[in-house]
Amino acid sequence: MRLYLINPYNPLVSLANVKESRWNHFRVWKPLGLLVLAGLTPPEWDVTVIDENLDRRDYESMPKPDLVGITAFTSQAGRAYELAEEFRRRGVPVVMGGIHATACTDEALEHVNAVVTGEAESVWATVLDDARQGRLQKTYTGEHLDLAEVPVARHDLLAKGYAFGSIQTTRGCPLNCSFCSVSSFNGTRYRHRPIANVIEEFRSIREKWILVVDDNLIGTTAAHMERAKELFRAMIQAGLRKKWICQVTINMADDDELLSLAARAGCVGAFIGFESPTAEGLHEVGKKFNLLKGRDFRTSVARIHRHGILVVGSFIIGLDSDKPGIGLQIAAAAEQYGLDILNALFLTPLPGTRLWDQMERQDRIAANDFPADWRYYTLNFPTARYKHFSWKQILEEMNACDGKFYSWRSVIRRLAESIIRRRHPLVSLISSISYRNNSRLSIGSYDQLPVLHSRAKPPETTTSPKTPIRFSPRPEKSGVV
Ligand code: B12
Ligand code: SF4
Repeated sequence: MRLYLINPYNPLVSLANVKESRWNHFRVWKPLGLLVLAGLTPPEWDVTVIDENLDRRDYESMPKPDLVGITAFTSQAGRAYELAEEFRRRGVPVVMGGIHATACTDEALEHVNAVVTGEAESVWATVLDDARQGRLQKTYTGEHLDLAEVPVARHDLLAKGYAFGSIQTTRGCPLNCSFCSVSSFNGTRYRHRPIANVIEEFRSIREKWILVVDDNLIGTTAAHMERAKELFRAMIQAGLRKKWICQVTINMADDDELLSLAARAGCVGAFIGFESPTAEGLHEVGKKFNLLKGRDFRTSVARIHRHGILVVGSFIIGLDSDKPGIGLQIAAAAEQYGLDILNALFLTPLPGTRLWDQMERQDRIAANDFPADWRYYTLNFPTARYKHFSWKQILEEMNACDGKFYSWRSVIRRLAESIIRRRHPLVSLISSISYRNNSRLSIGSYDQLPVLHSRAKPPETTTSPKTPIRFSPRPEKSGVV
């Protein structure tokens, strides 16, 4: 039995872009979900994993598979459906899973034979069995299992050519921020894989540089942080010699032992969601966690820096509490906190989030010709109607923000500091140039949105948007902070 697992072409990263600029090489990341799925697949299936962002294929010339599995972030949905229709025309059944198919199951079912919602571990064997017997059900509901059930991902199945390998050690996030899909998809309970499995998987990854994809590698409680320390100790003991970057919350700064172990285990950079430079903004997105203990972000970032770990900070532009000037305000905050890299994104109502529900209720979802408009849901385009900004204004805010933080003068100043402090100067420089280049690419692409631009009117002058699809109910809704 032959199975193709496909990560569809993504408008944000692509082979074409990689060829256009070598900095884009750092934007193509492994579709880890498909590698986990391959790990769950019994040996009688011959599995091929295809990542269209690195490797476009001529499917007609390939052997006909017995089943195709497609994953998709929301921005990839259009291409996912195109692929599904292509294979179904050839008589091949198609099953779709991942974050978009889970949030928009009814929409996906218009294009594929079956949808797996949520995590696949509890249902994938049944899906394969049903496919073999020609009796695929329309939907399969994945549960939040104990993570001992997560197999070692099949890293051997993807070609070389990625800058980073990837691995997952925990799932779930208790914080449930309004704009984020993680708590509704993976649950609010923090679950972690057995440390021995994680070490075994680290060893099977060929790349020296690794993205630890956990939404929060260290968690939010003392027990979570203890487990993180145990993992770092095991990594040190195993002598892995990998360099890795991770996502964490700012509480990483509060524990010197944790920081020291992380650095010794190979941590080079930490991606932290600061989200907003204002208290109103943090309340608005539900990230009150960042306000706890009257935290001084500059001191926290300095503590992380002391261990040679770079800090990437993410901020959102377009909150209802944001006023004109927010772009420069964010750039100034990022400089004041001492961040090495700034990742500013537009407030985007992703399906399945509390923000989506709110904006839909308020008729504020402007890019709403689905599925075509899903390609704009990369967080790099304005897709909603913003309270204090027209689209022209919000694009100007973004340009002002990136223009200030990524001016050559600022990049060189940060580079000089990372050389003096011996904080991975080369990584700092490559990341800065890559982000600088990305923001210039984004600015260039704004002009390609004439249709969307015509919808970019302030709320009071717009007509009601159409909402042609029904979304699946979300399993968990309540905030926990
Ligand atoms: C790693 C990661 C990235 C990486 C790598 C992405 C990649 N190529 O996989 C990077 C940093 C590049 C990235 C970028 C972005 N990301 Co991201 N990312 C993640 C993150 C943290 C982990 C994904 C992961 O690897 N999980 C581990 C694997 C094992 O889990 P999984 O993919 O969910 O797969 C399981 C199931 O979903 C299922 N499954 C998945 N596919 C399939 C297919 C079939 C057939 C079946 C049966 C089952 C199945 O089975 C798997 C095992 O249970 C998630 C958050 C999260 N927890 O999921 C956000 C997340 C996926 N990202 C998100 C976003 C918004 C983005 C960006 C648009 C943001 C930005 N502009 O920076 C970009 C755009 C990327 C793009 N390609 O469009 C959103 C997506 C929401 C949405 N509706 O699309 C998420 C959910 C986070 C959030 N804040 O809500 N991301
Ligand atoms: S802290 Fe917020 S943004 Fe980060 S994963 Fe958890 S819910 Fe999502």
